[in-house]
Amino acid sequence: MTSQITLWGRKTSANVQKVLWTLAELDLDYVRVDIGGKFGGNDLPDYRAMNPNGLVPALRDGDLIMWESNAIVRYLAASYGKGTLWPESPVERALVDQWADWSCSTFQPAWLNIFLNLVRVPAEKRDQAKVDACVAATVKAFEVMQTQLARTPYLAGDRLTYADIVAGAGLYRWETMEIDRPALPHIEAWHARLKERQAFRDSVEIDYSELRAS
Ligand SMILES: N[C@@H](CCC(=O)N[C@@H](CS)C(=O)NCC(=O)O)C(=O)O
Repeated sequence: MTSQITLWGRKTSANVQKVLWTLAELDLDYVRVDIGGKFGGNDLPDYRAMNPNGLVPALRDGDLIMWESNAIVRYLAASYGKGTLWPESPVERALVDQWADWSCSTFQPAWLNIFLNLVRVPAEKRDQAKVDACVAATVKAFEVMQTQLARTPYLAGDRLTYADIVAGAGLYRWETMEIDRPALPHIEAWHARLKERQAFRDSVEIDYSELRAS
């Protein structure tokens, strides 16, 4: 166990939630500093020296300071989750990386753009055509996940890996946004499985009403 980990980022950020969920799954001690959103601070020079994007999360572990949520999750899994979140066999890990990278390039941009338009943008500025297109793109991505989840309980096989974390961090927002959702039985079963984990419930199933544009 390490006691040197510091995480910067507000708990309402889905990208921070991936890291919180990973830290909890790995039972790691850490300190979290509220940065971003209503807390601000992410534009200050000291923070930008750690994350030049001025975004959350950022993580320090010993001498390492890093940013980019999926890379942070991958680092924590590789360092502290060998054989669990991080399969050691390159063949097994290839599929974990495949799902994690696909989540970053295809799944997250789709659902995130719904969230930004429905929650972060005031109603009068909402781009409904974009919302509709992003709902369609998200459903298409879910259908890809369903082909796998019909065969295995988790994205890369029989147990939870870091791929489930980076993708599963979007499920609460998807389930709670004001949109028409088609039935996606294997996604719902996967979500129910994740909800059995305290680390998921504590990190991801978090009220985001403070993020709503007024
Ligand atoms: N690709 C980056 C995106 C980071 C990002 O967009 N973070 C958002 C929150 S989810 C942010 O910092 N927003 C500004 C703020 O919270 O003040 C990552 O995955 O870490």
